[in-house]
Amino acid sequence: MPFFSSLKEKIIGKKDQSKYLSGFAKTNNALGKKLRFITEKNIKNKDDFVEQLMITLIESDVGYKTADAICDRFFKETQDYLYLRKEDVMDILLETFNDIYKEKEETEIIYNDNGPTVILMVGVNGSGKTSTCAKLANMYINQGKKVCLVAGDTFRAGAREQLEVFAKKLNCDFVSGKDNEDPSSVLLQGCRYAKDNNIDILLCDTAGRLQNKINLMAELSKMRRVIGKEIEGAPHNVWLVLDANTGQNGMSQATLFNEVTDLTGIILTKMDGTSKGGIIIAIKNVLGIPVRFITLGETIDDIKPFDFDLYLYSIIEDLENVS
Ligand SMILES: Nc1nc2c(ncn2[C@@H]2O[C@H](COP(=O)(O)OP(=O)(O)O)[C@@H](O)[C@H]2O)c(=O)[nH]1
Ligand SMILES: [Mg+2]
Repeated sequence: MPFFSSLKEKIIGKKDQSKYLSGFAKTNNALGKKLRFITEKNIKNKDDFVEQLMITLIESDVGYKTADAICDRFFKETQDYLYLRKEDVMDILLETFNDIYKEKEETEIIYNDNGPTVILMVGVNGSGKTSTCAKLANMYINQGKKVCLVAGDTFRAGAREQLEVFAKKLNCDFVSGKDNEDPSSVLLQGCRYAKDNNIDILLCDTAGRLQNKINLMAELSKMRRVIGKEIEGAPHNVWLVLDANTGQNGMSQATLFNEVTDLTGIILTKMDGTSKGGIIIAIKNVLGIPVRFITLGETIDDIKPFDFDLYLYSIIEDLENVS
């Protein structure tokens, strides 16, 4: 299994891999088990295999378009499908996932060398924006950065207080406005504060309003305009916070938000739940947006940079035992 071996080599020695993998266990077991089930059945008829593979991928939230692309690519690599050993089928499948994920160029997180780096967090209500702001703040503080949290959600009652509690706990800077104040005005105050106080990372929480596309677009473009006037190039990163358990609905959220603002990354939350994980490949393949971080629980350090190799490895962690 050449691909699997090289993947394994890449991840051996990676820090924290066991926690990462156990966090993914629930998510990927379903996909891994199902893939294994169909590869072990030794289906000799190509059409039957395609059908089973498509069903498995779609059930795992890969989505039709990406599932179709995976099948196409798989058979391009394997004209001699009928003569494949079953363990090679799995190996080629993994390599196909890898190729499909990496087909679109991978961009890096942008950090501003000449002042505060502004990160705008967007997403629907309850996806995990506010708690992820706190997790990111904690992570950056641990990297020695000076962080400020901005309570840009002026809409939901208690949103400001929720973020303020985190800021106090983390002992980091915090900027907020009044209830129902224009969020752009709060973000502007945040930008000014960041410049005056040598903040490295300005994390802007926003409200999860998804009233309609026009309002969302107007609100987000105003935020961008206001922030961009105050700090050059800001927001440097716009991250969509997505609940990984929403399945294909996550794909439509990503599509909509990407239409109204240029997303530069996704944060997939609640990966400790029952998420099927396939959406990671789908979003990257269809929209070209990479997953930046995943969150794996409710404590402050349950956040990890997303690592595609580990993700892939977790799908078939016990594959070695296959005879
Ligand atoms: N189990 C689990 N719960 C999470 C995770 N991230 C967020 N939550 C919970 O999801 C709920 C909504 O989070 P919140 O940050 O308020 O969402 P917001 O409305 O987008 O700001 C809260 O109860 C969080 O504790 C995660 O990674 N795992
Ligand atoms: Mg919130």
